[in-house]
Amino acid sequence: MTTTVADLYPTRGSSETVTPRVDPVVWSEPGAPGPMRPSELSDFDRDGFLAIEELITPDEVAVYRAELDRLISDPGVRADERSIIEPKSQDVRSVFEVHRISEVFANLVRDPRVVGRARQILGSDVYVHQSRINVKPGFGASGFYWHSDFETWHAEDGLPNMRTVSVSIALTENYDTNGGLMIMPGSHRTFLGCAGATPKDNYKKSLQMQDAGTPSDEALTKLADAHGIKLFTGKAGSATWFDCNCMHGSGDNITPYPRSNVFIVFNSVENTAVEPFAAPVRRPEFIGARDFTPVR
Ligand SMILES: O=C(O)CCC(=O)C(=O)O
Ligand SMILES: [Fe+2]
Repeated sequence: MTTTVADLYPTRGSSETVTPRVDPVVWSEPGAPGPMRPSELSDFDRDGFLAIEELITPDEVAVYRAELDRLISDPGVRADERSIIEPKSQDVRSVFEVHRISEVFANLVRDPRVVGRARQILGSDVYVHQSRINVKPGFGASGFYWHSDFETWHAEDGLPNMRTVSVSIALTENYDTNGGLMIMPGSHRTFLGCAGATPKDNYKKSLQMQDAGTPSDEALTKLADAHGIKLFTGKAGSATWFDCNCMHGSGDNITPYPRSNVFIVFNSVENTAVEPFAAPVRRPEFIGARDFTPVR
């Protein structure tokens, strides 16, 4: 693989490696205008995440929920390559690029409460690297094993620096039982390079179950011992902002209650994707965008 951009975060080699983060977490100057207070930005910097109790109102939640239901019951959407199906139940697990499939979700991305926070954290204009709904229906939806998103986005999509942030917005209540997001606070400061080369069609399998890019039990134990594990709960309309290098995951949902969250990944326009750092081919654009048009 030839790339002119330095690889600051080696991964997918013969052994697991630990590299300290060299990038800032909050990229804007102190006092930069936006919806986040200075104390919220410093909490985000320290923990790697920030929970918002009510990012969108109950009335707005109803609109997004209805749109989610419309999407997952539309046979065309279900058959689209951007929909990922649960292997066991054959339910829709994820729908990618929802901001392109749906005008309703496109509006959510443009909402100043959403994109404004992303700009403030990343200190620049931003574009959407990825968007997805993780439906997590009740009665057996499978979880997402521990991972750092940046590890994948660096290895497989070619994002050079840690200048990317995600927001997970709850469209159903996230209880402590229905497969909510878990993050190890402070883990965003350490980059865990994973062992093992990336297979050519890795993304197809990894969207159903993660394999390459998976940390070892030993590394996860060390990180959890050092940082602890925080579970995010909240009403529909609540949100969690989290840094691209947080160690995070979620368990299965065996309750009757769906845990359906929309995830939007914003990347800085100053950190656009190059060639993958540790994969033979780029992933499809519905998973890792190559259109770097800023959100307006
Ligand atoms: O939906 C979840 O619980 C976690 C999803 C996640 O980590 C991801 O989509 O990268
Ligand atoms: Fe993730």
